[in-house]
Amino acid sequence: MESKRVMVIGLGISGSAAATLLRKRGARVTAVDSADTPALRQEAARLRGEGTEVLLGAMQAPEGEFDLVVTSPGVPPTSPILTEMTGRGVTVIGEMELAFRYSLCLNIAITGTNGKTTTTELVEHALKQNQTKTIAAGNIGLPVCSIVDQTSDLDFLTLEVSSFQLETIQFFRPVIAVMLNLTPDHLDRYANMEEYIRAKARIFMNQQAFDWAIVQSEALAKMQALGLSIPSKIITFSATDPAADIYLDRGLLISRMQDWAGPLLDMDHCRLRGPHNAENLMAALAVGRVLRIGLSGMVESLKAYEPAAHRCEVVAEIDGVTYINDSKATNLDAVQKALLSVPAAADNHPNVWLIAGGRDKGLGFHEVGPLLSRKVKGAFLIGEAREKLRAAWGLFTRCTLVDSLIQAVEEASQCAEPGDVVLLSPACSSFDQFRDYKHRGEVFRQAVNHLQNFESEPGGRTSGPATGSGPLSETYNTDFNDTRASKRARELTGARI
Ligand code: UMA
Repeated sequence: MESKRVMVIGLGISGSAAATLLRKRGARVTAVDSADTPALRQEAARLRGEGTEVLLGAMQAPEGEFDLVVTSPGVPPTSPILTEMTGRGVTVIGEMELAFRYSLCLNIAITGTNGKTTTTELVEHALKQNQTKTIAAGNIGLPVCSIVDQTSDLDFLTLEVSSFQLETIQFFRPVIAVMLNLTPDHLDRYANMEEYIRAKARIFMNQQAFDWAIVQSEALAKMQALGLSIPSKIITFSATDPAADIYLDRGLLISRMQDWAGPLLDMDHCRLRGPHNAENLMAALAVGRVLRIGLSGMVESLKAYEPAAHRCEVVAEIDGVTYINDSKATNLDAVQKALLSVPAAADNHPNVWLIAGGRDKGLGFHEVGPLLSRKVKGAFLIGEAREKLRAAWGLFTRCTLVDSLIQAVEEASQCAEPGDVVLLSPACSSFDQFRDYKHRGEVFRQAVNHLQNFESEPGGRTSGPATGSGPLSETYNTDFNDTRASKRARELTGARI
């Protein structure tokens, strides 16, 4: 990179880390971002201090010759600057590809529509517990460029990899690549499922015959239907296909692989629940197998793994009602999994008050209808997608449009009876109202905590339907155009609601 002129597009955490790495390696860096916010100005000042030229609010590519463009995952290939630079014939790579070129250890990469973060954490945890040095990075929230300097001390990088990051790889080659599942997501960026699957399947594209692919059977079938092949050695797993190399039978994860046949793990001994988590555990066990980590060591570490926040996380039980934060569920498949993992009511009647909505990612929402009829007593819908959700779900469950997450929690709590579950599982991204899914999950947690505190106050909460009366409603006025309520919401969330 010495003296090469490089343009970095996007100044979120990936672009900033890429610009810093490039400067350290002697490149002349120009960083551009289409937005211009106080946070970006602060970041720009930091980067300028390192010698990077920064252009905020940039709608066009800067003049001059560039040797390379490094782009951020959130910048779509249709972005005007990116198309202009491609048109000028400049090579475009992503932040993850740049990091790969400078990394000094092997890569384990994990992708799939859902379960990426959990599986990445499982693998990181199991490797560390078994004397293997690794760091979890990538889409999980730690840009790979920011830890390149640490890779000389690592055995492996454990990377959560998104389809966006895979679009812009060139030589990126994980020695173990995991494909967890392929269900509709990000259809606001991809024209159709085929395009999305093709982007995801790029995780295997540079693998060699001696590398490993750990693939869900159903995802493998979807890839094969598109004529996509895998060049490396394949281990299949599935919670529903009994012919997979690793499969689920009455709560047991079982292997039929040569030299490794027999029961691996009893789900009852783990803190993770549901068939989707069985698959995440299968993938982690298969990584351990490939790395020749002893089964008992793997099993002990996986049993000790605590589920992370915002994924079907029980945040409270108040008056017999369980509140579950599944803010990470940003597509329909994840919502289905969350609903299936909620224990049924004693009489098997619907017992879930579902809070959903946010920014639509171009997904269809109808498919979940029959499951809603079986499990959901009512849905409180928020955000930009609320009308679209009501149109899709109205036939299957009672839908109520509300103005905010806080209002949704309040109204759901008023409706819920002992044995019910209030589940935040949005089926949408959070960016219309929140910084990210974690922020959304924290707002849910705070709203639930507030209910809890209120319960313990003398006098408590008036029971009955959501009438807009009672101290809780006074604090969280349901009309968010109301100045007092908006102020209170801002105090609670520290952000835009
Ligand atoms: N921007 C432009 N031009 C554009 C679009 C965006 O300049 O056309 C600018 C924005 O103004 C903003 C910056 O680009 O300042 C944001 O870049 P980014 O969206 O790539 O965000 P980062 O902060 O760099 O975070 C990215 C990932 N974000 C996305 O893929 C959208 C993070 O994944 C990831 O954790 C991080 O890199 C570190 O690797 C988040 C995510 O939502 C969690 N991922 C998607 C998902 O999991 O579904 C794929």
